[in-house]
Amino acid sequence: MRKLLLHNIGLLATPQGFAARAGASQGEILKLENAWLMTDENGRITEIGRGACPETEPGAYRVIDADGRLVTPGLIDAHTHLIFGGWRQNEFGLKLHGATYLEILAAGGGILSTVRSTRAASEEELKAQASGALKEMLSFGVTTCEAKSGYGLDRGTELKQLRVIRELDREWPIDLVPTYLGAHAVPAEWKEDREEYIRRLTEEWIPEIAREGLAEFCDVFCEKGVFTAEESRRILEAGKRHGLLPKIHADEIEAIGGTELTAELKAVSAEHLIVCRESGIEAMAKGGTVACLLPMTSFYLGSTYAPARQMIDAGVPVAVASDYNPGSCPGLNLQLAMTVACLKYRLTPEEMLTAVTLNAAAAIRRADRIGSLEPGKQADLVIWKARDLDYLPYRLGSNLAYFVIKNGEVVCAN
Ligand code: IZC
Ligand code: ZN
Repeated sequence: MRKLLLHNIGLLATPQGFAARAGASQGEILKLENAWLMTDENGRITEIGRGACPETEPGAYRVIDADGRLVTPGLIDAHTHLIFGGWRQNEFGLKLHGATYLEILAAGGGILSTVRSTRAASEEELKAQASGALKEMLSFGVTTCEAKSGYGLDRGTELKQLRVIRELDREWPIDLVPTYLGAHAVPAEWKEDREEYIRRLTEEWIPEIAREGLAEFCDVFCEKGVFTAEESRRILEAGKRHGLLPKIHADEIEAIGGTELTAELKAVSAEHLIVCRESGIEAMAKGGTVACLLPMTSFYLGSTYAPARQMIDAGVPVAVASDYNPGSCPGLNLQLAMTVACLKYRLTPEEMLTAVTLNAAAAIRRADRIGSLEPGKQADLVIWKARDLDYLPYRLGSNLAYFVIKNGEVVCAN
């Protein structure tokens, strides 16, 4: 692979460091005007500078002129339910007539309806549908994406979902990070014996998935009517015993103690946190947990927004992700999430940039490799149709990504 020299960058904006940024440092962004960036032949950043770029041997570098534009790290979507069969537009109508998310789920719809269509779908069908989403994500500037299982809820279909994630990771420039979410709901066939479902999950399926190297993380939907905090603890502890790092969906609709588990579990991330309490924020601060917030889900559910400012004040690093899924957020435009995060969480554009890059990388344990532009990191970056950082969240809903570069190679041009 040829080395890359990206020059004539109007503004290079990036958080810095190899770990999540919390508190005031979440808003500290390096801004270099008139900058350049160089990589080695492995697509790793070797040097960044300002002013005239260094003389290079003719032909040794692939040279790209950024035309005075804004350049940031590639966006990282740290929370998606990428693999699913079918859609749930029928629930959109039900919702508009007043049915709530948990009512639809309790009546056998919601997640359970996607479980039926995911079980019925072939591996090829799941791949084709997710490929469409990845193509769109890439065009929006996403260079790494977490992807959860959780629409199989039986051994075979969960394995099918995780295999599809692995194959798509090989086929697409976007790096995919797999999470096992067998505890997304109790499936219909185990409704009368949830204990046996949890036993299989913790004693059979987690060990098998870990052994096969099919997931890095274990996640649980800790919610009223889904999994209790006590069940969530058991499941995440089982994951840990087998090397799957803990993540938790908590405080999305009701606060039932999920976020409070993060301290003792040392959870890598807690997600949603819409109705998170003081005690949850304290636990995350103690656990070194990243708060992964999903503003488009609040928008789509018509609910309130997570107390992001309180989290930042308490020293909890905040990440922002899409939550792409067929129910509570059938959208993957992370740039739109960036706008909503600024408006509704009152993040500054600088805090927001850290939330979708370095802190998102930390939420999937990759802050050592990606999430910022500095020597040693992968050259995953976006050249924007923008000249300054404020412009990104300011524009509502348009795709402002111009060139998307992954590992030093152009993978998308809009
Ligand atoms: O399919 O409804 N919240 N899981 C937890 C979801 C939303 C996805 C879904
Ligand atoms: Zn989710």
